Amino acid sequence: MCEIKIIDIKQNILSENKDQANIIRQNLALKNIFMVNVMASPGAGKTSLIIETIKRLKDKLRIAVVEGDIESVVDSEKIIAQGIPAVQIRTGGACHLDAPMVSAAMDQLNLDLYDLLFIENIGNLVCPAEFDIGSDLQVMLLSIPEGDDKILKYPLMFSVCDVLLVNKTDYLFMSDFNRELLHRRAKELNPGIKIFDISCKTGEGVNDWSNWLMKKIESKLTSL
Ligand SMILES: Nc1nc2c(ncn2[C@@H]2O[C@H](COP(=O)(O)OP(=O)(O)OP(=O)(O)O)[C@@H](O)[C@H]2O)c(=O)[nH]1
Ligand SMILES: [Mg+2]
Repeated sequence: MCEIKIIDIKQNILSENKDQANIIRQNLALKNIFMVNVMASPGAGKTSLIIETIKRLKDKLRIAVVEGDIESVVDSEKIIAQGIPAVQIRTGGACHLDAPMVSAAMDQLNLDLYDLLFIENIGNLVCPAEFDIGSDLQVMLLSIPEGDDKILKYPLMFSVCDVLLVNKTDYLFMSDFNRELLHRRAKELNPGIKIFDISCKTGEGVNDWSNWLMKKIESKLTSL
């Protein structure tokens, strides 16, 4: 009887990706850099969050940003307008960033010059959750207009993130979004999750998030 040979593509891709992510992690430790992977749906406020955080931390830390998009350089232009270097990854169709893409982007930066590296992942609540890119912190944003039920539909994203930022709280007054229910479900699914309610428009909660992030960065960099 002939033997069936199986090539499990997804398994292979994910394990090769994990190896590359571990190399990135080692490199970041060597260079004393803290990496934040920002994930969310299109338009949830990833670039706005990165910019608002940059404004609060740029006097304390040397920051660079890697922007992931299928097309365009518009987000990189917004980052550069803040006086912060940006590298744009254009995936040309891929709906997530993986470790080799991030590694290639990091090769474009002089890593001796930075303490904090933001990665803006592709707008998508599915695939980015599956790919380790070597980050120290996995952040996801959920914006109020998307609805409080997204945790039921995209549970993996809410399980792999360390921090949930509930953005656009300025829209709450015209929405039926149930924040308490979302917080409860998030803690049930992912007991270690840290949650901040924020608005990149009004600034609500952004100082608390930025101060918390600063403490996380200090504790990594002083332990190295
Ligand atoms: N009202 C309000 N608007 C916001 C807030 N945060 C972001 N926005 C707006 O939402 C829109 C999308 O914000 P971005 O920061 O570009 O979102 P993004 O997730 O980076 O989008 P993509 O990169 O295209 O996936 C912009 O018009 C922002 O000004 C907020 O807290 N409140
Ligand atoms: Mg963006």
